[in-house]
Amino acid sequence: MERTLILVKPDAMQRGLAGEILARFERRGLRMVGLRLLKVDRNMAKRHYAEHVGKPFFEGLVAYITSAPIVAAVFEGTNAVAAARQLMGSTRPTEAAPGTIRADFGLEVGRNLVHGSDSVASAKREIDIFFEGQRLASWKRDVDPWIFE
Ligand code: DAT
Ligand code: MG
Repeated sequence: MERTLILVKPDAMQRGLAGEILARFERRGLRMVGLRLLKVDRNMAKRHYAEHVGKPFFEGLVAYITSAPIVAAVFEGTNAVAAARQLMGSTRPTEAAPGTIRADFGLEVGRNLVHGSDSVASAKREIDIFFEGQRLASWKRDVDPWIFE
């Protein structure tokens, strides 16, 4: 079973889309094992977006991600990383496939509503940042045999 870190970003929070966005991952069959509401500070933003430090859009990215509370969630399931990225759509909302979160709700790359880990290794690193020292839920749902073979 893979795990992935999902963030409902500040624009989605301001627009009241947290429930809608989390619901899409739930409906896909992914199992929620972690959930937090928090405000990201500059340090945390730099850790999370370490690969983008120094890029021209970095300061704007930090200002955006620290501008309002976010929801951080961990979802678990078969191929959770790829499944979540597929639900989110491409980084640029106008290049994302219709039916994805970014295409359905967004227009601009700097307001793309949602984050999802891009690999299993990134997921582990990012879960450690957002759920540091916290135990994730370990549980099975009655429906799991109808989702996981
Ligand atoms: P993703 O969020 O799809 O994993 P990423 O890791 O390449 O994309 O970039 C992280 C975030 O940074 C992305 O969600 C939006 C922002 N970003 C990326 N490239 C950008 C660009 N060229 N201009 C402005 N913002 C950008
Ligand atoms: Mg990324």
